[in-house]
Amino acid sequence: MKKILPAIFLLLFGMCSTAWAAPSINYGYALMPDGNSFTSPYSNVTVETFNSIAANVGLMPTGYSGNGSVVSGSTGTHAAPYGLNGPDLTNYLAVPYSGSSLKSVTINFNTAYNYLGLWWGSVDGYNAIFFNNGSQVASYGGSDVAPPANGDQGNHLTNLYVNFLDLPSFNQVVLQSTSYALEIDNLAVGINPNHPVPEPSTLLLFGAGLAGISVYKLRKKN
Ligand SMILES: [Ca+2]
Ligand SMILES: [Ca+2]
Repeated sequence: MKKILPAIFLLLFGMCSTAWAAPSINYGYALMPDGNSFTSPYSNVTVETFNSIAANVGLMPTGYSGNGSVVSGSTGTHAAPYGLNGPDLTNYLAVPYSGSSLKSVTINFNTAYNYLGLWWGSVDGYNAIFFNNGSQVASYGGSDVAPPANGDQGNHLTNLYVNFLDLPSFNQVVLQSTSYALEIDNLAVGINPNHPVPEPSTLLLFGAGLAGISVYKLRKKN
């Protein structure tokens, strides 16, 4: 039993520690019903499609603030994200919108998350995402996630769904672009969508079961 107890402890610790995995990025996606648009591949997340937000010129709805706009189509200052076979035909978010000195949009969440997913269109080297929780906890530039980050509007290398996993807990995201533009759609947030944490009761039962087996084996041996 002396040798088995540490083993049980290590196993339980290993199961629990999946909740504290290092931050990582992947490019998995699911398709929206239109068969073209990229969205989060995870089921237990909340997705903002921007479709129910009116395409208000330069005016951000409640919950968002800054110099951006929900838009559709492509103009000289913003290009619809490119999907499997063509551009996004729905509303999406473009930052910045006008030429003011403010080049970012801030999104405040009423709870904390450690996952963010977004369909990032025409990724540019001057695009950046900041994750905050009182202070900044993580940040990524366009070149970090989609080199060459040259803003190509029809290339899958620069139009992809990006999943940021196992981030430090954040309740605010700042989307910044020092030039035109940062375009995103189907913004998703969640907590450990890639590895739901086992219920404590499940762990206890599992541990108790292992301990029982160990005792049984020990008695048999003796
Ligand atoms: Ca949309
Ligand atoms: Ca862009």
